Amino acid sequence: MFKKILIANRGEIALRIIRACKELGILSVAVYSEKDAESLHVKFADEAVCIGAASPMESYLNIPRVISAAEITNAEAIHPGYGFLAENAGFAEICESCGIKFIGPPAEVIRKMGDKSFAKETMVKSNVPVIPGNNKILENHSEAEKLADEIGYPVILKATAGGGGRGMKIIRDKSEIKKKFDIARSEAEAAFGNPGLYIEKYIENPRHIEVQILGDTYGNVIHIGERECSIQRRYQKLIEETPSPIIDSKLRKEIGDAAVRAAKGASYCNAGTVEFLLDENRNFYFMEVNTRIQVEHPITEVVSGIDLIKQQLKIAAGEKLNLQQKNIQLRGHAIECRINAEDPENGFMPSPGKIKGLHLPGGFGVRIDTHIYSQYEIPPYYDSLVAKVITFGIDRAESIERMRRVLDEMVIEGIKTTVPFHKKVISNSNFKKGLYNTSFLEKEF
Ligand code: MV4
Repeated sequence: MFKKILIANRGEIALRIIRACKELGILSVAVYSEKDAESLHVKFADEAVCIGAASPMESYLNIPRVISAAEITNAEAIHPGYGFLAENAGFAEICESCGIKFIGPPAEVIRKMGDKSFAKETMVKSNVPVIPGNNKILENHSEAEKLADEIGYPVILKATAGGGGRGMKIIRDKSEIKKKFDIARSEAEAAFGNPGLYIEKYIENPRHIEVQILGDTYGNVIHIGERECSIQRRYQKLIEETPSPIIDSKLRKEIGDAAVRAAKGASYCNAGTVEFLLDENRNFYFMEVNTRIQVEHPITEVVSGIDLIKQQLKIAAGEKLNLQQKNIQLRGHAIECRINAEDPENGFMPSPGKIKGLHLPGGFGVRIDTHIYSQYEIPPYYDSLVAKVITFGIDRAESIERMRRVLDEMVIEGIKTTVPFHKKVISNSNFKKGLYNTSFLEKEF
């Protein structure tokens, strides 16, 4: 196992990784920006290196500075967390060429899965259901028109370098294709430096279901069930739960097996997530592979008892997977509410500032992953996530009632947060019945 690793991140995920390191007897090195000097990840790590100014380009995204911090502290590996450099294939490559282990999949796997049309083609070869379409880069708008006629409207144009909702155009009628093709192409070029587009059938009101996978460097792959992530706003997830209220044990096995085929077909290793869309007839289709640990990983941890960060560290250190699919048991139900420093009354406008008063809830079946403390100042430069509130219960009804109780106990003074918004969703009758899809927030709120 590693003796010392560097964590190239901040906030709650940096703390989460430091905690796993402590339990495994691994020394941790934090990196931080000038504005993060008073952050908990700096205080809790064994060592900390300031790598630059507040702007992410100057610090958390600055590859030479992150690598230098690892070199001067003799860190053997880098955990990137999520966001920042987590899915940057170039960064993973540089780590390896500097003799630093990147805690994640190999650089070429990150690169291949980052090319969405290539990823889709890989899934076709692995017998994973994909959304009907061409899975190739479109040459011009006439090719798009021809394919759209075959697929049938509505269709969607997606940037092959996009993902997570960026660079998509829905097309409901032939007359729109030429214009939208040209716009999508230039937007993709501007945003990703890659104008490549592909086309597929547009699925109305899908549910977003993702499967957690773990693969070691010896080709062993398992899945640890699904997470339902359909409660989202502008592609930002707000609430996740596991198991999904729509998935029964038969569908769980099918989608889990498909995720394992996907991972094997991509030569995947380390922790990853295979995202699927589920249509209104409960057909599932591959969407993307996320080659990182995700924000919502704790709900899988609490129903499976598996510490996913420790698994990432062990896999990266070359250990064989100590879990087998037949021994994975998922028990009870877990929900996560993402608490953001945003004003839900005001279009979810960011609300950074000083925490003047804080009471974090507790009790049976509660986990809170947060880096905030009383008098901490939330800087305006980074993601607005301030806490992940996770409740678990014997069944869905109990974890929902527990979440309601926990949100009522929570006090965060001095800034606006999304707590009041979560209370409303948790009490919504369709949410309680599990009747929702990715259009839920738009329609009900
Ligand atoms: C789609 C789709 C419908 N049909 N693709 C959005 C995020 C990105 N990963 C892909 N997304 C979608 N792709 C087809 N062919 C609907 C979405 C989508 C969505 C997906 C997951 C979670 C929330 C979403 C909200 C709106 C649209």
